[in-house]
Order: sequence, then C-alpha cells, then structure tokens
Amino acid sequence: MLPDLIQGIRGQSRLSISQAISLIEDNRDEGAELLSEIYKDTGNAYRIGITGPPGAGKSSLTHNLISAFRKIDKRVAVIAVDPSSPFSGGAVLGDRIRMTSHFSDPHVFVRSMATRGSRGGLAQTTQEVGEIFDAAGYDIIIFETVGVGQIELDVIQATDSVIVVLVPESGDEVQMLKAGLMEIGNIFAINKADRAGSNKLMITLKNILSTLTIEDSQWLPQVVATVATEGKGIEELMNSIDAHKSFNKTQGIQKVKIDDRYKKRVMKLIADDLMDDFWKDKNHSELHSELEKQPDHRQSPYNLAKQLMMQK
Ligand SMILES: Nc1nc2c(ncn2[C@@H]2O[C@H](COP(=O)(O)OP(=O)(O)OP(=O)(O)O)[C@@H](O)[C@H]2O)c(=O)[nH]1
Ligand SMILES: [Mg+2]
Repeated sequence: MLPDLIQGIRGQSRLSISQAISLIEDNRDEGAELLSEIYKDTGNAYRIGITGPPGAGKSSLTHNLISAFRKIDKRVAVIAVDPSSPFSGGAVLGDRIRMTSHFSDPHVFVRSMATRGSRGGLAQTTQEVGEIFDAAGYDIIIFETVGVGQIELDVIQATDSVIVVLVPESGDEVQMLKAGLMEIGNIFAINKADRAGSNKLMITLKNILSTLTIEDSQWLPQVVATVATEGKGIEELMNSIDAHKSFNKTQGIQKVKIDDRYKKRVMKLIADDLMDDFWKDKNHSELHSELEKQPDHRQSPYNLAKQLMMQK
C-alpha cells in the first residue's frame, strides 16, 4: 500500500496525492513513515505565504499568481488554511476561493485545510501536506492564511517569501502594527488599489518601512499596488517574489530557512513523542485524581509536576 502511494506521488498522480494527504491527517504513524520515505524527493519547491485581513483579496491574488506561474510553466499547489472553519477537504473552496478556473489544469492543485488536524496540530499538518506537494514535483506552493493567530504565524513563518495583503480600508497604521503584520511581510501587496485611499496607504507603509534599520544583508520589504480583480500589478508582484528569492539565495538566507525548518521539525517530533509518552495512563490518572479534589485541597501545580516528573 505505502510503496504504491509513494510511487504515485513521484508519478504526480492526483489520486495518490489526495490519499497521502488523508493518510497524514488520519494516521500519524503511517503518515510519518510516508513522509520519511519521500523526504529525499523534497527540497525543490518554493514556498510562498499569503496573509492579511479577511476579504483583502488573498485568494484573488493567489488566483492571479497561479496564472502567472503557469505561464512560465511552473506547477503550483495551493494550501488554504482556515483554522476556524469546521470544514475541510475542499468544502470551503466553493464560494470563498476564486480559483475554480484552474481546477481543470492538471498542474494546479488546490487544497483547503481546517481544524481537522492530527496530533501535531494544524500548522504541522499543513507543512507536511506541503512536503507531499514538494515531493510530487510542484515548483511553487502557496499557503493562504487569514489573520495572525499563532497557527497562521507558524504556517507563514515556515515559508520562503511572505506576502502581506493590505487594503485601503485597513489603512490605519496603528492597526497594522498591532496586528504584527509589519514584522512578517517580505512583500506588501496593497490590493484594491482601484479604491480611494490606496495611495495614502502606500505612503504610510513606505514611511514605516523607511524608519526600519536594515543592513545590507537584510531584505528591505517591497510594496506593490495591485488590483486582483483586474490582474493589475501582478507582474510587479512576480518581480518582487523573484527579487526576494534571489536575495535569499545570495545572502544564504534560504539555507538558514531550510535548516531552521529541519531543526524545528525534529524538535517538534521529539516533543510530541515525549508528551504522548508522558501522559500515558498513570500520570494522566494522577492529574485527574488531583482535579477531583477541591482547588484548595490540591497540592500546588509545581509540586504535582515535580512529583510526576520524578516518577518517570
Ligand atoms: N475592487 C476590488 N475588489 C477586489 C479586489 N481584489 C479582490 N476583490 C474582491 O474582494 C472580495 C474578497 O476577495 P477574496 O480574494 O476572496 O479575499 P480573501 O482575502 O481571500 O478573503 P478570505 O479568504 O475570505 O479572507 C471579492 O469580492 C473580490 O472580488 C480588487 O483589487 N479590487
Ligand atoms: Mg480567501
């Protein structure tokens, strides 16, 4: 079963890719075995994160980027991450993601993911799905997330280039800073540039960016105006992605990112394993028997933790 699946992924079979995604969502151990087997096939895809407020036009921009990448013969996979949605596996796609025109293209794969994550959490499962696309020869993997919760940040920080989509109506600079979007963006797309206020936002943003102290070895974030519904600014956006990619490569940043992802993955796998092992049977029931007491009759959490650790 597993060898067939691996063969299918290498052969770019859509069915095998779908089955592999289900496997890592449903069955931790087999999923890990699969990911371990395909590891040597990965490392070729470029990961792009797209984030920003709800309705900013992330999916519309993604749709445009898919077209642009297809024109230069790149295969594109999209993972739309929606932690709050109870749906998964494509249910949210219908009305929210305007990418349907690509559905018949065998070199485009769009997948949405929601809370139905397995043990490692949604952010990790999302990355693992990315690894399957990588192994299946997709050149570009786009991760679309809404907002800046912890899961979204984890997803976005594991990409190579981060595009933050802003719109004129979200133009209050304090709000942008508060949302933590300034720190994570490599490229800012000011979308809905057909609307009033986009120039003002552009100036505000450039002002904020000019106050940052950026060394030569650091990337100075670029700002691009776009109108996703009309395909405007997409060429500039593609150029910015390209510039950022080259910069990362020549400055050795890409290697650091890859090493960082590797390190985090190993640490996370070990942490998950240790936690699972720790909370088996006895420790779990001891915690619960403590919980059955009135709060003022319980021993301190510090003591209990120490006691449980000592028993290991
Ligand atoms: N006027 C104008 N409308 C746009 C533009 N880009 C997107 N829209 C519209 O904005 C709405 C939201 O677009 P989406 O692409 O779904 O936005 P999103 O950020 O993916 O939305 P969520 O995933 O729901 O957070 C749609 O009605 C789009 O047609 C633009 O450049 N100008
Ligand atoms: Mg969307």
